[in-house]
Amino acid sequence: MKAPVPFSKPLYVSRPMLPPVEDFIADVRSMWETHVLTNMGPYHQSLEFALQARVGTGRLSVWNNGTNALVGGLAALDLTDEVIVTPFTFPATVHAIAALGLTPVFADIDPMTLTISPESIRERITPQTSGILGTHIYGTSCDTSAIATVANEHGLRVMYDGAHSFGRKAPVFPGGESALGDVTMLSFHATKLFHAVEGGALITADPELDERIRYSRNFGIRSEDSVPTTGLNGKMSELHAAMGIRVLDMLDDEIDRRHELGRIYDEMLKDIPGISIVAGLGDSAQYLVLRISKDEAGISRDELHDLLRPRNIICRKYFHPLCSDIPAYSSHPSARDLPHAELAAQECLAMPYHGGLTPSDVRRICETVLWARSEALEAITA
Ligand code: T4K
Repeated sequence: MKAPVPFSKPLYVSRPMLPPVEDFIADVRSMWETHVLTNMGPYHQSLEFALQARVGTGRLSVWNNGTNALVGGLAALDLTDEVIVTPFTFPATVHAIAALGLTPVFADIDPMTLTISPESIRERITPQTSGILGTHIYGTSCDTSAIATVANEHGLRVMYDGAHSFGRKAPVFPGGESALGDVTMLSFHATKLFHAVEGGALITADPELDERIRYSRNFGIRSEDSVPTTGLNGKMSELHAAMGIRVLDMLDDEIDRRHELGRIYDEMLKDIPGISIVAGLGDSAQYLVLRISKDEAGISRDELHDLLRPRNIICRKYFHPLCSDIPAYSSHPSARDLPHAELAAQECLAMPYHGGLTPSDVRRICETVLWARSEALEAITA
């Protein structure tokens, strides 16, 4: 098979949406007039209002990034000792547990959805377990109702890392309030579909928890004379909030563009043995992720990655290494015996997927994948 022409410039997995620069400069000018730059100013409040309206469930508080929101949300749940978590996630998920002096205990994932397995959670519960932290990986929802059942049986709190969840067409959370657990986090980092350069949010259906979360976002301060809780600096600046408001207006068009590109990936790769698309075609348009099974495809994920890179297709091994293999956590007994997570970390590859790509770019990417596979198969038979 003839090799497609390599791309002359790198194609990345994501590219942040940017509003017309004049619009952003107009926002900046208004900040120059008011001198309000942070501490829940008018842009922060407008963004919070707009996001709340879009999410349509629970109470949403805007934070300065997803990781701080995770730490703030976990802290508000008053967890102790052990928190059961998925190893197949971005390190921030597990680091947030460790940052609070708690012990992350790993449960395996479901082999189909790649989200934390309720059965495996059940096996890892000890008298020291106080909570569960699942990740809606690539926007695929955890089995929130099965997890709620396990949590209720054992009196555990539940938090979800929904860093990849925001950006679907409404409703963002199809299960409504019951799918939020006690609290759900969102990330608005520049690499996310919806972004505020850096940013995040917490959503909870519990008004008391929401109140506590809001204080903890601002050092635990309630008023000039009252600091009822611990807290950190989780406030989003006005510059970031202004960007978020502008980007929110562009979101639905970007989702449509991504879905059009996703259909091309699907058409061109769907009948290829050993290669499947595990994310990008459904409600979530965060990542387009291929799963490559070496036995059937004749090429491994790593071999494909290494053949695409020099051709300027900069795909990413989300999520490798597994968090349970990070030295800080790998000596914990729960870091072993996670076969489904170990396989997913070897087989998943995030591909370029954003509105800056054209349909013909995606066709060429797919042709390059097919060429790489044929090269690998030829090498086997030679
Ligand atoms: N939980 C989960 C499940 C997460 O995935 C994340 C973050 C978090 C928690 C924590 O949320 P935050 O605290 O970040 O809000 C990126 C992001 O930094 C990270 O936010 C994200 N997950 C993770 C999946 O991806 P890297 O190291 O892969 O990013 P980087 O810099 O290699 O960017 C990827 C590509 O995006 C680049 O090759 C080019 C493009 N890019 C990137 C940036 C930053 C741009 O075009 N412009 C940019 O400004 O971690």
